[in-house]
Amino acid sequence: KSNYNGINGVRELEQIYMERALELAKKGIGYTSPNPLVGAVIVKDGRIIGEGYHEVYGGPHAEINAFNNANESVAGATMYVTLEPCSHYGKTPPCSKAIVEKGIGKVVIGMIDPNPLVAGNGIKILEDNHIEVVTGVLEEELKKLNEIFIKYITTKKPFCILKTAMTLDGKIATKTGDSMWISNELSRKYVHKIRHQVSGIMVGIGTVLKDDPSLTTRLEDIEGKDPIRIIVDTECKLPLDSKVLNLKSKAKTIIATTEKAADDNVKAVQEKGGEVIVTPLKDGQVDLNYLMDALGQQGIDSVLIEGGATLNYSAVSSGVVDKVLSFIGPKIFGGVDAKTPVAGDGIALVRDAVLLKDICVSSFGDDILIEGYL
Ligand code: AOF
Ligand code: ZN
Repeated sequence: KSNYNGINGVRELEQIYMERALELAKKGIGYTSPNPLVGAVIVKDGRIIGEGYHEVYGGPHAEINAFNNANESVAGATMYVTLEPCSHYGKTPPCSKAIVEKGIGKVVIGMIDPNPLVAGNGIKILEDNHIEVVTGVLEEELKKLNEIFIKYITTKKPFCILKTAMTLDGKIATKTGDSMWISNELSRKYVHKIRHQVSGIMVGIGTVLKDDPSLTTRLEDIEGKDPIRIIVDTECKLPLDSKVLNLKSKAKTIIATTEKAADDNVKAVQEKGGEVIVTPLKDGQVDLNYLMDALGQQGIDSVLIEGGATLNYSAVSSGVVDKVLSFIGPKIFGGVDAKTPVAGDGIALVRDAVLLKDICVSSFGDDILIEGYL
């Protein structure tokens, strides 16, 4: 629900300040999970007098940082904030109360807080205290920015992104299994940015056996945060010398397995520091819905699935995937036996296809990226 219907000039100005708040919010990417990305700008007499954003999980909220950075009295000023100010006593006292106490005259809000603890209560506190409230400015962009937070706070399940990279003829490797590289350097850099954003990265045991990936984040400009590595491994056959068990990272490695695993194998990976989650069997494999619930309970708000084809099919067909990123490199491999991004059993009829919506197409050099939601 939005009461946003500002007229011409006012509307444009509100959007400009909210764009600044959005820009600030983005600075928190990678560090606020499972909390939202939030930015705030305080404006008085047509000048920005304070700015802030939510910098780190557990730290002060954006609004408070904006107050602390203000270089003059904020009484009577307007605050632009990307997310409805909170109304609850969490790690910090409620921001809406602070806004009232500081004498802010008007609050322009991007989106309502989907957190059931807040969800409109912050606005109510402001309005009850005679502060003018406008909502819904840049709402669509802000909902996209916080798509992980929205899913996680309302379902306690991680927002799941399936990433694939294939050739123009739909292959993820040649017939001999050679796959480095399908997508170009720009595309791969972008994927590392996403690794920095998400809490977990998931691959199947087949990918570990074939590629021995490190699953860490490698960025040039910033250090980057490693996601928790999650290996889906029905029989717990993860080699003890694999990089995911040996390569140093602040993030732990979780092995998701089933009753099919030999006790000795489970013990061995645990001794190497791996954390084991045993799920019920689903079609003879790890139950991904159960696994996602278990990950959500650990505070993991987002998971990037990076294959291979068997895990990708299980993920798509079990309904855990929220978003797909499909990179296409302009190369042709051919080969009946060359693998494709999604294998498994497959469906019989076109009408049963998994459909994507809200498609967005972009390019990275000569590569194409197709994004869509399930
Ligand atoms: C943030 N940063 O800038 C705003 C948030 O864990 P707590 O106690 O810090 O509270 C987190 C909740 O506060 C979060 O789920 C959201 O509903 C609200 N607003 N949170 O982490 C912020 N404005
Ligand atoms: Zn707050």
